[in-house]
Amino acid sequence: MATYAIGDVQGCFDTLQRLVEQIQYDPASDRLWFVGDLVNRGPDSLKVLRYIKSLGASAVVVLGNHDLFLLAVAEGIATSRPEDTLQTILAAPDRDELLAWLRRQPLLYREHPFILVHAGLLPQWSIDDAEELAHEVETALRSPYYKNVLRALYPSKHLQWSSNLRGPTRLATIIKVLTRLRACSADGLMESSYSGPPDHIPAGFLPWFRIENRARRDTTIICGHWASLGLYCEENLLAIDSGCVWGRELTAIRLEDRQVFQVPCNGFGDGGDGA
Ligand SMILES: [Mn+2]
Repeated sequence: MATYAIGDVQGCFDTLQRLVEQIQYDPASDRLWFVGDLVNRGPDSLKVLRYIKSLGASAVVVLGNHDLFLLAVAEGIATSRPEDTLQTILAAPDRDELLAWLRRQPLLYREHPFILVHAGLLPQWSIDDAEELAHEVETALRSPYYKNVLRALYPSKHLQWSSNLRGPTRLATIIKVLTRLRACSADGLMESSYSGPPDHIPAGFLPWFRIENRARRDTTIICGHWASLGLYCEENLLAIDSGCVWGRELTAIRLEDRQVFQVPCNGFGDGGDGA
């Protein structure tokens, strides 16, 4: 009986299957926690969604920016670019069921001593703050007015959180933090788009987890989203996006003993993930 946190799958179904075999995942007793970005850019997003949905309660998912992008594209709110690979989901006979399931997934999952979130938390937020704010978004995404939330996300220009924010801008800013944050200033201004390695972050900004928050030291945050950071573990942080969709590895980490399992990306032209 074990719990494995799994990094950004992004449609790499065959690689995910090999990882699940390597860890000898038993759906009857083990659990899989996914850091989000289940879909997009990789070749088999539809199979990934169907598989993870089929796991029922033995899978925990938090939403990533690509998952929200899929929801927005499906509603005609955002537009696919050539590098996006969402078309098979949008054309699938079970698309409505899959999208409805996806829209009901949380943005943050808390189970002491862990927090699972796609990108990160602002240094100013306590764990209770983050959980409450994520819950505001989840409630709105599950309501009949969810399209208003998605509309506020594109184009996303919300870089400064304030508790005074209201309405869709408030929700979009919370989503921006939870699903896109990599670097921010000490007072919580988010850097707009940097995705390179942590040692080349623009002046005035730091990796969000480098800014100390003593109130959070009893919690280990599990996140993905930052492929150029790679697998990066320290006492209170498990950053596990090891860049599978970029041809690197998909990572699972067993939370009970922090053992790391990795499989290399199948590649996109070998009849596996590339099929
Ligand atoms: Mn992401």
